[in-house]
Amino acid sequence: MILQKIADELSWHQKNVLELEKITQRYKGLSLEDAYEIQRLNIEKDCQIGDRLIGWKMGLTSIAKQESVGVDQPIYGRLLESMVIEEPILHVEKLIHPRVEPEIAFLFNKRLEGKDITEQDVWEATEFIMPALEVIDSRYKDFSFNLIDVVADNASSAKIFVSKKNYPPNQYNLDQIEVVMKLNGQIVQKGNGSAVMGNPVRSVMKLVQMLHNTGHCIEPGMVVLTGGITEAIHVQIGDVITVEYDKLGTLNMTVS
Ligand code: 0L1
Ligand code: MG
Repeated sequence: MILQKIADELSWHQKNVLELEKITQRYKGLSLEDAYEIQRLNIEKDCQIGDRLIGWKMGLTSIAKQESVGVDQPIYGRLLESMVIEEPILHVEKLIHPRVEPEIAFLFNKRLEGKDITEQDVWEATEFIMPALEVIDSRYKDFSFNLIDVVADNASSAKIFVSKKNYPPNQYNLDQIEVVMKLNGQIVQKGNGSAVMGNPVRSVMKLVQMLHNTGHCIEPGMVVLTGGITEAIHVQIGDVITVEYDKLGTLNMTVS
């Protein structure tokens, strides 16, 4: 009952584009399990009114990000069809304080499940990898939260822009992919794939293990965002974001 009430509160603020105070300030004793249940309740409600679960995202996959939030573990969130941006234009009127970060996305053509998942299992189930931009938008005031808050808020998920160009799996050293992010022509972030748990493929393995603990899995056709390669940057109307992904090409996005 209380979890549904908190889920409704978060959902109301998201839909009305209003930030809120951390839920852990007002609701004491919430567990991580409760937070994932709040996340699930809201996604299920969206799916009941026409949306669709298309995959998962991993968040807080770099040490830098974990330290900035004061946690020592990654988290996962749920991706909905309505989050996908088809054209490289980010409309921000329904977002509170969006930030953008470069990621590597995986598309799967086989089910992946179980706690004993291996790297080879992941590659065998991967149809393509793609460079991607994730737009995160915490519903919390000043992007300030702890582990429980952010999990309940679906790991700050907002929008996803994935390259139309696909790359075959297992032909690139993803830990060595150098990423350069520009904002209005100026370099603002640099990083490489090793920032994501040593290699983005490990992020997928970790996701499968975490999903196993909650009775979920990666289904064929699902996409997975593996985690930010650099810090996320604030964006505002008029900005142009360009991210070079080394051998995986370049993505551009305009904020309007
Ligand atoms: O995708 C991410 O790593 C973000 C997870 C949530 C933390 C944040 O909003 O910065
Ligand atoms: Mg992310």
